[in-house]
Amino acid sequence: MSELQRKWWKEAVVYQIYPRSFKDSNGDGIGDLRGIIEKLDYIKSLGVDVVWLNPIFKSPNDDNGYDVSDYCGIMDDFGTMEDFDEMLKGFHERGIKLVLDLVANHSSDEHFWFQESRKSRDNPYRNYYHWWEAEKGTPPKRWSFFDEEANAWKYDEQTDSYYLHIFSVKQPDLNWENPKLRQEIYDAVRFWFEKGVDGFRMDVITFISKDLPFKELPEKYNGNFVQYYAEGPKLHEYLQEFNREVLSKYDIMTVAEGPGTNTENVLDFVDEDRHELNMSYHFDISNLGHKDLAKKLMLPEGWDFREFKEIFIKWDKVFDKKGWGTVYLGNHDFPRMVSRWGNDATEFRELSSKMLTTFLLTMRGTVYYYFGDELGMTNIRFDNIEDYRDIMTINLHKLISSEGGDLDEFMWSQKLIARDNGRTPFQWNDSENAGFTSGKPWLKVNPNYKEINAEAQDTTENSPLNYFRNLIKFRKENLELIYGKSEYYDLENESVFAYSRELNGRKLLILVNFKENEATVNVPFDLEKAKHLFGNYADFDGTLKPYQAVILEV
Ligand code: TEU
Ligand code: CA
Repeated sequence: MSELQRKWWKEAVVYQIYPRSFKDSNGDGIGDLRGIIEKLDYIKSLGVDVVWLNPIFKSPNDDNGYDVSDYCGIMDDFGTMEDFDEMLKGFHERGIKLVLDLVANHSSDEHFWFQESRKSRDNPYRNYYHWWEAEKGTPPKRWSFFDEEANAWKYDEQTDSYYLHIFSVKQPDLNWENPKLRQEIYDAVRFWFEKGVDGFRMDVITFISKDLPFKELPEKYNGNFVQYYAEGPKLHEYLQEFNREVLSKYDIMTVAEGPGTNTENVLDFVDEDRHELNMSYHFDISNLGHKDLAKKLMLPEGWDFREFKEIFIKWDKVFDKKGWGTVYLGNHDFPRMVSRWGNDATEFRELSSKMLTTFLLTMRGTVYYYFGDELGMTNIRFDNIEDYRDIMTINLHKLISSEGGDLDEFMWSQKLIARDNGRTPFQWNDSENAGFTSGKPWLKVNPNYKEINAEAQDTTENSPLNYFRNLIKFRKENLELIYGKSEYYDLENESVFAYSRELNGRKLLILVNFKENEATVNVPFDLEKAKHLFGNYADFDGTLKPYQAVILEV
């Protein structure tokens, strides 16, 4: 392996579990750690190497755990520390590593630090957060994701000051400028590493350094707060300190959630010589097809496939010599992969879901695979705002409504991309509530669980579930798919993503038809002589059938 060093986290398929929606063990309608323990053998049966759990720490759940009130305690809904220890042991016994979710840009307003911080201007915890004293006038405009008025400053009467919250009012931003706060975060992370946890996904870690003392937004960022938030002056200083003091001491993996990262700046985070993080994931793909990103409105004409290809290719090239990339097509912040990038109509659902799985597992980069996508679970597409549980949808609805905006357009867009589409309970079997809970699920179960569920797919040879399992095996046996050099072909093709992966003289060609039409492809290989190794149809005759995906040896 010439320039690239082999690492376990580069070879991993990371399976992401949204614990709230995986398996409820006690009938309260909320997934929990004992539910995960019950399903360890299912997870093992997939062949995945790493599990990433969304936040499981104590939280009042304003944003489903992304508002942490105690970084070293387990959320009451999810169980106890004993449950956690048992779960971690269960993963490790099965050879699976466990990655947790560090939410360190902000905490909950119910965290002890914030409770103290807001008490008085001279409280010892005051500088754990960002405050703006009211006598200085109204603070410069800062945009918030989840605020009903999109305002990131909240006035707090007790000390006649505003606090910063880039997310909801219950998610005040932590002040990384304060070395004490940084040490608190490092201590919490060490606590989990000492227990044996294998890494962290780091929530909006790109936002931790603020542009103190909060200037007016520079002109060039107008309308692009995300970019601005991600370019704080001390960001890399903090990440290097974090690495030096904590991360470098353990054999773990780290992945930044990287809003605001782009192909020009991402190596600053993941170039191994800089000693910051291992990987980062970007938003360029998920941002496709939007008419208005802040309000989450979608274009009626949909997304552009050639743009999709260009983005993947451009990002892949960044890591040719340094760093390491990530690939994903869905997570808890996005809709279901098959609904967004494939076709969830009955006749194409399974085919296109396998097609997307093929794509993900053959691209270069660590694969982040979202639970339920192995079954081809689909968007639920709520008609009523009352069915949504996500603060983002609920507060954007309020915002658009108070501005007199077009709520029909918003509700239509939410059917395509609302986060709750990807958060509905996992579909285990065809019994009531898909076998997720014996109680009332916290979020409605997708009624299609009768047809789409794990139990049925487990025993069906060519189900999406078994396809995923087999392809993971295939990938492990063909290192070309992990470390192989990538080359791209027929860029203009409107239907097919065509690329090869080559290692030590062996070359695999991957052809993926993203459309429901048949398609041909222009590649510099003799397809008649190519050997069909893997695919979602029985064979390949040179023309790609609807949503056909093939792996060929050329
Ligand atoms: O997401 C941060 C983030 O950028 C999202 O708000 C994203 O833009 C949006 O979800 C796209 O639809 C992280 C977490 O992944 C998310 O679940 C949390 O709500 C958020 O941070 C706050 O912690
Ligand atoms: Ca429960």
